[in-house]
Amino acid sequence: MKKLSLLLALLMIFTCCALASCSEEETSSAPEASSTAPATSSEAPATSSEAESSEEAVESSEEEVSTEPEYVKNPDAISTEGNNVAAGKEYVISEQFRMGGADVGWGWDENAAPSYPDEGFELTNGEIPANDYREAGWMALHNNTPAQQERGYGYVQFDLGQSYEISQVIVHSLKQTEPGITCPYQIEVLVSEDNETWYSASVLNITGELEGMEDAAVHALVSEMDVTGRYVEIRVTSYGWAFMGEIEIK
Ligand SMILES: [Ca+2]
Ligand SMILES: [Ca+2]
Repeated sequence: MKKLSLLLALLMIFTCCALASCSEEETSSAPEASSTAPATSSEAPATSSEAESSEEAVESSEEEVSTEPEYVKNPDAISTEGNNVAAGKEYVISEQFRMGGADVGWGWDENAAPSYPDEGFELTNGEIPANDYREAGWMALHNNTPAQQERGYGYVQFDLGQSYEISQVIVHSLKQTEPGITCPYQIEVLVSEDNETWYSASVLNITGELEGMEDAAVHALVSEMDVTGRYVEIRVTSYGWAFMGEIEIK
């Protein structure tokens, strides 16, 4: 019996060893399988680099065929110093250039562009459009509208909701000579506490500087003052177009 149990024990040990070596083979075969993974993954970068290069090819071909002029947003054009009490506020604008110009008595529409009108918040949404007049974020007053010709200026009126001490009014305006757009040559700021009695707080004359100002660029036209008021009217006088993208009151 002892011999038989010893034999059985030896048999079990042998079987265990055989199984172990078999599983070792399986385990050792695993690195072989996984060793194909790097090969596959080494193909992956090749594929992605192919994709990148094809993307580049698409981009470069887009650049080649693009006829659009280069223009950029002007994040630096908006001042971040001080509290802009006009931010997000509603406003009233004088008659402006709209699609067709029918509402201001013009009889033509072929030169109108959908980007010129104001969506009702473009002057206080905190965004400066890019330096191209086709950007939708611009609104435009034009001094050829009959009422503006008679009055001599276009205007933007704010009700700030309460009285504020005001030291600056900043008009962000576009100069782009080729389509005939210059910055306004005069900006007058009027202030009122009751929306009845108004007084002039500042007159900014830019006439002599217009020619030397950078072209195809957005300019921050700053009027300085030291006043208090709830209502603010900004009168804009231009040779033609007055493109405005944002107004700050501080
Ligand atoms: Ca804006
Ligand atoms: Ca617009």
